[in-house]
Amino acid sequence: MLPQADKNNIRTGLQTLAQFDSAPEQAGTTRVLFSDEENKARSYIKDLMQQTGMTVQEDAIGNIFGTLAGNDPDAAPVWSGSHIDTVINAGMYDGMAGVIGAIEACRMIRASGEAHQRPITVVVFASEEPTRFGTGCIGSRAMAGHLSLEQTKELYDDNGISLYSELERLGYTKLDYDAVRKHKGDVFASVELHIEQAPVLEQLGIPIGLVTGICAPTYIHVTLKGEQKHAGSTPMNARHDVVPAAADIILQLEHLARSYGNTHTVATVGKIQVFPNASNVIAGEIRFTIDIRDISKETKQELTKNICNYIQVVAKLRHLDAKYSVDTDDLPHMSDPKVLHVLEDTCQSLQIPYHKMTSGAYHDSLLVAEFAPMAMIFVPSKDGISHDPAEYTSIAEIACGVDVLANALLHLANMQSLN
Ligand code: HGY
Ligand code: MN
Ligand code: MN
Repeated sequence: MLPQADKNNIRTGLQTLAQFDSAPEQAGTTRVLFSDEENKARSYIKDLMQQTGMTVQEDAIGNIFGTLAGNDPDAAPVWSGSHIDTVINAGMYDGMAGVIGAIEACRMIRASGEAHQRPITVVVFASEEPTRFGTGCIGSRAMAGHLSLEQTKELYDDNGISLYSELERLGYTKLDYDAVRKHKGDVFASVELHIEQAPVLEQLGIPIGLVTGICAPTYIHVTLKGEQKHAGSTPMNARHDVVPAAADIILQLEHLARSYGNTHTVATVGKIQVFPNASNVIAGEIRFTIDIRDISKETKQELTKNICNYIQVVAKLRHLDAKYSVDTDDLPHMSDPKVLHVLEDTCQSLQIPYHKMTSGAYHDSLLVAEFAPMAMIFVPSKDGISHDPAEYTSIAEIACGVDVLANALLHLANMQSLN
């Protein structure tokens, strides 16, 4: 077994990353893809990788790779990684714990002098959060072959800037976009360390979660157009008001999701934009994003179909123009049983209790599963809070996850095959 993770390295890494914040006047941390602050965070992580004896590369979509050489440079690498971009007013652990944790795991392995055949690569996936460009897992999505360079020209942020123009501005378009694509066999196995973002581990008093499957998202971007009118002089029977129409759709979405009565079928509308957004004007346009998750592909498809039908019914009844696009319609994925088995063995060898569980949140590992055997390690989230400044996991809890990660990566890096 390896010496334990260095808590100071983990604390320093997380605290340094938290300083790269585009909205320091607000609570929490906001750091979206290719913002000045995220670019500074990228540089910090690349320096940290180099200090840890890794060779550092970036690909044409902005994924960062730090590789610890193994004895067999031609062997398919073992991966571990996560993301450093955040939601708005985020905490300091979602994604970052997995990146700092993976770098610390590599430092532990290198310092131990233990031999490993396979290279071990830490991956910082570009833009796991949909915050800036409206779709999540941009870097891992491109690796899985679901985001072409052409499609990056159609992804825009709220300021009308396209992902492609950002890639061009930062020089990524000079790199070979075809080389982003990963195929089965390119990666031996992938293990992501992540905070749980729910209260299960804390309630059970168990320090480690082993993820058996990851729920997948479907995003539906909806625009309703009605008639912008004066709020005072327009009688109720003369209105084509998009706001109550959206409210009707959002309530129906909640009703449909609740009707399945299970933990993993969930639906949310967290982003709404009303135009012109004035208290004494009947809004002429409303845009909102529907976020549906499930571990069952069939249920997610059924819920998506039903709410899209409902949007059309409401628009017809209220004489509104409705446009919607079903984007990011991902497939749920189960973890690879053999990688999971290595994680279980590692926990047992370290005598660390663990709990097998599903992830309601999605992660880059969801897309990695399309080309590599993957599994995930969870560490507890205080009160289950995440995507909020109050998000908290203790350094000791993260260090426990890093101990499991480091020993599992070393074991995987010395396996000829997973069978
Ligand atoms: O939304 C999610 O599940 C992830 O945190 N992006
Ligand atoms: Mn997140
Ligand atoms: Mn995350």
